[in-house]
Amino acid sequence: MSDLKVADAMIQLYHCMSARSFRALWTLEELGLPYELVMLPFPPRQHARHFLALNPLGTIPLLVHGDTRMTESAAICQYLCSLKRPTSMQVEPGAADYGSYLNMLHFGEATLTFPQTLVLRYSRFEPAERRQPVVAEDYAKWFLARLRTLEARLAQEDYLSAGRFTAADVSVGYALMLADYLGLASRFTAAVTAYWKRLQERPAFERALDAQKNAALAQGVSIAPAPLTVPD
Ligand SMILES: N[C@@H](CCC(=O)N[C@@H](CS)C(=O)NCC(=O)O)C(=O)O
Repeated sequence: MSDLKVADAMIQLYHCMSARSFRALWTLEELGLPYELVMLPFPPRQHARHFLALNPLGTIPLLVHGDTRMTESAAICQYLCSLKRPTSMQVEPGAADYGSYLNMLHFGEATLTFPQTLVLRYSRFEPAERRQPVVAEDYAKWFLARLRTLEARLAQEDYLSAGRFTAADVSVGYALMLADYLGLASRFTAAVTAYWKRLQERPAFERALDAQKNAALAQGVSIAPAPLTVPD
């Protein structure tokens, strides 16, 4: 597909309430890009089998834009920013903070969200007889320890990179949102608590919350947040 056609194509985001695809939704709202939001019940592999034809992994997000198909939330944030260049939401190659920006963008998913998936699985998603409170608590502690990486920056700045709000904050912000659903926010340090509050006060964050709720209601999908859903 030519560049022109990609530019003209509508962005479609497949999303479950407050799941990782929220990173993409929040970024779309921050950038003011037009999009179509397709809501799915959670988990799609159980409740929306047709979705497996689009994404055999069954995971969300799925972003469709022209011939482009993406299933990694941090990469999608990076891609969306590139559609809106120049934007303060990304740090350009060659800028002093470029490396730390990319690092934080991927840290949010690879390092902060991963241990939380084990907390989720072994405290909620597994059937009662397979739950493992010790594993869940060990990975909760591991996640909280990893948040220490943010402390030095947050002691001096409101945001994680380049002295301004960027997609790196969206990526890490979603990890904090998930932690909040898991009941871990009360264990954040003061600096992380203040940062998380700052992020939630952003108008685009609030618009993303409204957009997912309105789309779910319009499409007949439950508005229960995915992290609080107990699979059948
Ligand atoms: N690394 C991927 C992970 C995607 C992922 O695992 N998404 C979860 C929701 S937060 C999912 O779809 N889980 C349902 C399943 O695994 O069936 C990303 O950052 O987008």
